Amino acid sequence: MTDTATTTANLNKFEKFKAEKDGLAVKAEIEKFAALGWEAMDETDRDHRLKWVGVFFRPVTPGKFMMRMRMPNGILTSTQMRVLAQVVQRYGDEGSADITTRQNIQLRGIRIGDLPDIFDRFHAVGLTSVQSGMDNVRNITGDPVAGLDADELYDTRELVQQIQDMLTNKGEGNPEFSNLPRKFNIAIAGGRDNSVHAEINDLAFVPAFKEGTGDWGLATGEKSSQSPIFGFNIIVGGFFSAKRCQAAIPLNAWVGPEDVVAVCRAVLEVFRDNGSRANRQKSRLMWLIDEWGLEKFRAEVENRLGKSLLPAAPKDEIDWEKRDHIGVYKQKQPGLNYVGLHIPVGRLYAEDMFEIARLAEVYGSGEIRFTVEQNIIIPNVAESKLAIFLAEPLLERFSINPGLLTRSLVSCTGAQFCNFALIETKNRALAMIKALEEDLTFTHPVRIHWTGCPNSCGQPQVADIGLMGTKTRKNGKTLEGVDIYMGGKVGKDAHLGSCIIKGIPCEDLQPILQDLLIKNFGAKLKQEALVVGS
Ligand code: SRM
Ligand code: SF4
Repeated sequence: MTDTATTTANLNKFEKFKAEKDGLAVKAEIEKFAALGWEAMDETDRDHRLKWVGVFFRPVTPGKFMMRMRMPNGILTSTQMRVLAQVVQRYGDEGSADITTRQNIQLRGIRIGDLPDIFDRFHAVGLTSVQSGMDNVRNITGDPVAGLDADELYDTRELVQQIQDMLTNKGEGNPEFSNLPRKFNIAIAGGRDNSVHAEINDLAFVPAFKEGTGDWGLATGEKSSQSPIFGFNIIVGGFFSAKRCQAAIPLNAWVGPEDVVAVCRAVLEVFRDNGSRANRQKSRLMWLIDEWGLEKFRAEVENRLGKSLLPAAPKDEIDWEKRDHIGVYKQKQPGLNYVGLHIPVGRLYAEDMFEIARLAEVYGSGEIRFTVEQNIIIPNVAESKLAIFLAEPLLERFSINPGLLTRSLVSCTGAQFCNFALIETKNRALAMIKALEEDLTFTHPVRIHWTGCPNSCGQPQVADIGLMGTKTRKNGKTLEGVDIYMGGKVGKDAHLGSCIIKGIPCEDLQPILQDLLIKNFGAKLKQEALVVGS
């Protein structure tokens, strides 16, 4: 235990209820809860422990729960998508789904009485929602074009799956890692463009070559050749919270792919056994690193790993601008393409999901992928089928060529379903982008991210323009407003943006955004463009 952590007396209230009964224990009680109904359930089970199986009580819509899945590397099959569609379909207008900023999907409208049947359906097709909320490791992100991209350095799919299997006991639930001091995010980048936002994860693996000097293979102990060896530099401690936002820092360690799972286990064990369980605002991994210093933290990880870590490679391989994958792209497999569809603010309804499953089967191989920009990729579309695929009616709404602001729009859930929200986000974000695109022309995409509160699920700090919900005052009235962030850089040389203007009422936002877009991103008023061009 650390100095600040943690005697039973100063455990925070979350730690106390976890100590009384482990979150995963609810897995065995689903039938009982279903029979009881949400109103009669123990409140701590309902509001908190159910999150250990991915079921979130929504105070905004009591009785209509959200389910957060796990989608390792953001990949699912058309069969799995159809099951997810069936689940939300039964709730009619109240059923929907959202692709999340962690390459994942959440289902809405879920009734507790249906959970036994839903879990059976998930099980039958290899889906799991286990350990996706509260003090667990979130969905593990990997390169969205892993295995497709001719320029990739490493296909992240297998490693991401192995880490998930280790953490969740192949989706059944793993009490070894179900009581962390706080949430924990892991990402593996496999390409040159950092498509996972490595820097905002508690633990991330970034491609890097080590010069071969003869004694690398940690796991095998084998001598290597002199040629550079592929592996990952490790970065740690990245996180956003209402209290503090911090990019990950280098651990000064490099691992070969064969040691990535063991390193995840070691880091998580160190965090689990030493992270603060007193103050929940200071429980994320970076606080422990601050307290110990990086050297001690690294040494503790090595202790758990049972061997020394090699120093980081002098440079990593992230040297591209970040791609958004929207549009049609050739795969490394000759004659095949992957097609990125823009899903406005990630929102899907049952009929969309059935249709996406059908398109993936008819035109691709049945595989569907999610991106951290809340969009979808359908891989393995043969050249010969491309034209007819692109003429499908669904692509009028889920475009391969959206407007340059629409294209990069990201939004968290906001007030429609989230009780932390200070503002409505998704609908407002769409309306604002539409209005701005009506008035302005653009030469390149501008990444606008909306987030409904300082928890920053919509990652405003990585955006060109980030909008964080707040309450603000105008003419003696309290209004929904935003703090504006700028300067977020993704891909190569990624760094976080910062707040430049505070407390703008949403009703006054459009001209301010217009001004920022013109002054900083080369946007032009359509009227002006007409005059210049005439
Ligand atoms: Fe988040 C809590 C939604 C990505 C930081 N987040 C929540 C809750 C569960 C709060 C709640 O119970 O209502 C939100 C559920 C609302 C709902 O009904 O959908 C919620 N977070 C989301 C999602 C769905 C936003 C989205 O629209 O995509 C994302 C789900 C990811 C997933 O699939 O697991 C989501 N959340 C993030 C990210 C972004 C990321 O991981 O890249 C962050 C910032 C990065 C980080 O965690 O370091 C993030 N969420 C938070 C926090 C602040 C954590 C902290 O240390 O203080 C909270 C609040 C908390 O944990 O106490 C939170
Ligand atoms: Fe909810 Fe706030 Fe996260 Fe948006 S940023 S989903 S409002 S907790």
